[in-house]
Amino acid sequence: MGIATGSKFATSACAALSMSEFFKTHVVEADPLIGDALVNELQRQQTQIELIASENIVSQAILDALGHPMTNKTLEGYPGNRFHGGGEFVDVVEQAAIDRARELFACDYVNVQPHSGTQANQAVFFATVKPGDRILSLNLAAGGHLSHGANPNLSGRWFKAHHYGVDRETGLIDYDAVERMAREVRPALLIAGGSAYPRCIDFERLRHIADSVEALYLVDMAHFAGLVAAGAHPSPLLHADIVTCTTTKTMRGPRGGLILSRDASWAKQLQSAVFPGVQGSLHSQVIAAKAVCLGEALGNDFKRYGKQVVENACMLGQTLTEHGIKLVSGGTDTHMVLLDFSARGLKGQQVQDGLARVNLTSNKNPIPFDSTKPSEWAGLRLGVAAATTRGLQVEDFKLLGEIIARTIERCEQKPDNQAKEDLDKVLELCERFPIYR
Ligand code: DSN
Repeated sequence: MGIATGSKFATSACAALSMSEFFKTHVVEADPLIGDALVNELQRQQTQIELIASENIVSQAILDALGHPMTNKTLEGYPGNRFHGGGEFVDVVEQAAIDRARELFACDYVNVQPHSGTQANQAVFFATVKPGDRILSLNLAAGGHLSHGANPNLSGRWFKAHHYGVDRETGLIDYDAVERMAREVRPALLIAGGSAYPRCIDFERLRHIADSVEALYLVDMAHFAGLVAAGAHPSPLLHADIVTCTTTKTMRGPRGGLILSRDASWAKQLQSAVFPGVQGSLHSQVIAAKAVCLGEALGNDFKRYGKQVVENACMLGQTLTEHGIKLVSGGTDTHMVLLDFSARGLKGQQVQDGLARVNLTSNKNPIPFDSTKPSEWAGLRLGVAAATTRGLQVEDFKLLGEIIARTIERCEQKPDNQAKEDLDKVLELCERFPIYR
């Protein structure tokens, strides 16, 4: 599928505009280079099925909020207590976001200002631990996250990070090993959650482990927060001291983070850790979009979406397994499946490229015990949330599973004409389930 790129204006800078034009000229006209890229990106999204587990497709209402002049408003502080004037309407949206998140996740403390999940985690670290303290988290290859003490991240420099993993046979977190490590390491902070663990985590068991070594317990539910909100996944709020998440991914909202806690015992420290600790002024229009997202998540449609996400992921996993493709942990309880090509001699990048040829977007990923070099990774991560938002049902995911399985076989052999047939099938799905028409 050809998407036009560039234009005769591709390298031109933003055209000079009179002030009356400045307030009404759209980007396609005002800055053709960027305008073309935006048009092409929309067309890409419309003509590809998005299978990256950290992505989703937001509502028009969320896009309205993100593109609103509320973006002009500079504010620091919290509702009712701002440094700058003119914050009365941002106060309305921030308070609404807080109240909605409290209701949605049944918790007392909410901070809606973190610019991302990583900044939410940084604020939690700033509030609760000191540089040099020991932290214990899931390792990257087993599905952990960079911001949980990985070497290249600030958290890996600030803290003495230790990592637990998964069982080599089952691909599941080895809780007995976590317990042994916790006793040995005596971490100040135990962290659960990550980017590529497809199964439910035993939040209660980790609570007991944290208690046994007097560690604080943080769950980063960035990937599965939307499933928790929809009642399609157990909630970590019942067990963790503090929970962080993004509002993207399964939450289907704007880019940004949240900090939550079932009670307010860390409220004072967390408030000042976000501002002025690790952030300055808030992104007012994003807070408005978060409020819309949280409002949507309180509705029954969102509950249906969450249930459908889990059913679709199960069907995708089952179809791939039936076609002989190995899944880490043998399946999924969430929105994602993690494919393991180690026994086939394939690399994740090869399959990612093969899927791109049939307009399926995915990402290579490490599998447990994998190399640290991305070019060597033998895994591929797939997520179903975005395509579920588009309206795809279990039978569509059976079809996608078959297309993916054929693509993997083609990656092992010489590409053949079947790729064209599969591309047509994907384009047909895109036509049947349009976005932003
Ligand atoms: N952590 C990255 C991912 O899961 O894809 C971005 O959110």
